[in-house]
Amino acid sequence: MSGPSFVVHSLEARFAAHGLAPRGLVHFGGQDEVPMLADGAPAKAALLIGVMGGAMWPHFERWRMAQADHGGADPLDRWSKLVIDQVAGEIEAEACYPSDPPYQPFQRWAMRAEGLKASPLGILIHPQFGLWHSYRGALLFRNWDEAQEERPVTGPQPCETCRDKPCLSTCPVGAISLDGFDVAACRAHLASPEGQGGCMASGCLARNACAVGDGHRYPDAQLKFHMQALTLTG
Ligand code: B12
Ligand code: SF4
Ligand code: SF4
Repeated sequence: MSGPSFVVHSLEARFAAHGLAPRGLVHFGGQDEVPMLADGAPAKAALLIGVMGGAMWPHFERWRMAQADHGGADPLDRWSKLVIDQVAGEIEAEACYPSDPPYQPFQRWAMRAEGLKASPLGILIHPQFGLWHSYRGALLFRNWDEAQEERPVTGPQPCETCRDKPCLSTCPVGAISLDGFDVAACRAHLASPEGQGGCMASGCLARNACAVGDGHRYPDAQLKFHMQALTLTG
């Protein structure tokens, strides 16, 4: 199995062909809860793979439209696994996914790997991409090259200097607060006629209210896709 330092740079073009990006490395040790590999050995490192802005959407849509079942019940998860599993096999890494239980702490990993912090919405904010980024999987490695440093993104944390915090005052049902995200209130609103014409049509109004990374906002079709996923119970 290769260590991360041998593969990270070579993977950039590989994932870019699908609109995805290697986002940062986490080295496990000490007090960490370490993810296990299939044979029960602890992983030494994880490389996060994710979405930056709307780059992924046309690739995913092209694939989905070419499937007889349009990708099935969880098309984005299925597509992500096709792409990331294939790369994992090529470099003898193992893949894990954010939506697969037991949930791995992708956001905690991302805070370390990229130096990101949580916004009041619960979503991590990126200095350049704002709230328009997410994670599609991680490659787990058995070995770790000690010379390979974690290289967090350094940059200003936008929420710290955002005086008005419009993300906290825009939700029509007050589902977003510093105390957490009221999922039931959000889902009830999404099911209402107002919600169908508002958030369901144009994306979460609270997320849209943030101006950081505006040029990287997801395309409308992608926003609708994610909103539909949010209406599912469970
Ligand atoms: C369960 C879950 C949800 C639940 C939240 C239920 C709840 N109240 O906790 C629901 C379905 C409501 C949800 C909604 C959304 N989610 Co969500 N969710 C997850 C999931 C699958 C598991 C979270 C978890 O338990 N992790 C396990 C713990 C151990 O990991 P952790 O990193 O230590 O935990 C952190 C989070 O739990 C976070 N947190 C706590 N409360 C909340 C609430 C919200 C809304 C979020 C986003 C995070 C969050 O704080 C912890 C410390 O950092 C993660 C993927 C993952 N594996 O983490 C995605 C994830 C957190 N979600 C994500 C996103 C983008 C969303 C949505 C925006 C998606 C959408 N459809 O639009 C919405 C947010 C709605 C909004 N108004 O902004 C992204 C966040 C990316 C980022 N930039 O940070 C993740 C990482 C998935 C991904 N593929 O990238 N989500
Ligand atoms: S509106 Fe301000 S506080 Fe809210 S997520 Fe954006 S930068 Fe952060
Ligand atoms: S989707 Fe709409 S109802 Fe839900 S949190 Fe965002 S603004 Fe509020």
